[in-house]
Amino acid sequence: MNTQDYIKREEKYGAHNYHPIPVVLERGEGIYVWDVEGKRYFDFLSAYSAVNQGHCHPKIIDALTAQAGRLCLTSRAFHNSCLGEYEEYITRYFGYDKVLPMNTGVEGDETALKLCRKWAYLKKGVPENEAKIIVCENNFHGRTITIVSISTDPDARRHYGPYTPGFVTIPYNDLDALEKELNDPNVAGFLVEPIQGEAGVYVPDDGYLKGVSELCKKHNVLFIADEVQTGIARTGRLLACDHENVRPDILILGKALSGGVYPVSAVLADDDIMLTIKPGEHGSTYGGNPVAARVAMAALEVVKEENLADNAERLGKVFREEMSKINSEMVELVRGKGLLNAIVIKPRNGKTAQDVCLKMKDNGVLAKPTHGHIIRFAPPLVINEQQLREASSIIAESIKSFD
Ligand code: IF1
Repeated sequence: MNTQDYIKREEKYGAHNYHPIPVVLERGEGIYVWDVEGKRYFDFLSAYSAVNQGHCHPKIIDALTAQAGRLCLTSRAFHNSCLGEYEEYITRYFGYDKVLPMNTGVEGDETALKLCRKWAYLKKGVPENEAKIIVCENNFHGRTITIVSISTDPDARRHYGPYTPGFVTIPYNDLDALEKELNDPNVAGFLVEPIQGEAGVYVPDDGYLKGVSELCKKHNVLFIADEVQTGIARTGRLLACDHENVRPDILILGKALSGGVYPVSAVLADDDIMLTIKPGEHGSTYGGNPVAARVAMAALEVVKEENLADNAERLGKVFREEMSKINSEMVELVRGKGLLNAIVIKPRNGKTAQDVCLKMKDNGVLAKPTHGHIIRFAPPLVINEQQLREASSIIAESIKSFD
């Protein structure tokens, strides 16, 4: 079978909820992936920042296989020997009293919203069913009905109504707009991405997160940071919030929490928030399972042992410098933080960001446009300078081929 055969079979038997770049991958190691024709690529998407530790990191795979052969799933009807160790490890690692373990990023966001509402009714004294949660325009927090209810992207929410009530939308990176909404005593929380990934790697002004934290404290509103994509060293610090030394009341993690090996997400908060949820009031079949626990601990150890945040900080600067040197009409601007970056492409002679990504694929670099004209670049954080420069020149050459 060749690439087209694989694609045709997916087309015939799979839902058409994606339109992937036409490449069929079958092996990954570190920063590289190989397709079914044996061609090697630089992976510059990292499964949307889930593979920060590199594909199939040996330490994480060892943790997976060791546990998988011993005990995979008990459900939370019973205790198991891995969960408490993981809960202690991750709460110390990020500095919170407690963790609520889930599986996917969106489950983390949904859990955070439930926690926030619970806290509003039981602790803040908001009247039942009156809690409001503020969100930002152009957010991306996942794909469930409640989460697409708060999306401003028509493609994400069209024909999925009726929508979940209880949310207010404000512009991103706008403290005045936030302060205005915070005067409503029924506001329970503010859910925000420290950098908006899907929107096109929108980095807010310096001081925005600090302002958010101070305003939320002043109005007794929970600051909920969705670090599913920006967390785990991606932006050059362990968390994107660390760039401004702010500590969210509720922290949502996912993706690279498992190094791309297994679905693991987590919600972290202190006792006065976390203990508002009582036994039987929330849960998940797989949440906190022994395999997830072992994999997540290994993935977090790798982040520290291999100094991934420092590497992302240093090489992010190199990457943006290389991208800014590209002398092409198509490069409108380059932006990002750490190794979460994007180029805004100006279409030229009818050629778009999609054409650039197809050309990059032919030249051995994989990335995908977001919102039509923006290309996001997020290589595994284990990349070294020589590899980054090699991939950067392939990206530059691919873009200039349209001039
Ligand atoms: C797809 C986007 C990125 C996220 C943030 C929660 C979630 C995500 C900040 C939900 C997930 C993924 C979803 C994935 C592609 C990717 C994505 F393009 F969809 F928007 F990264 F930007 N919070 N993002 O970025 O986590 O439930 O998916 O584990 O839908 O194809 P999830």
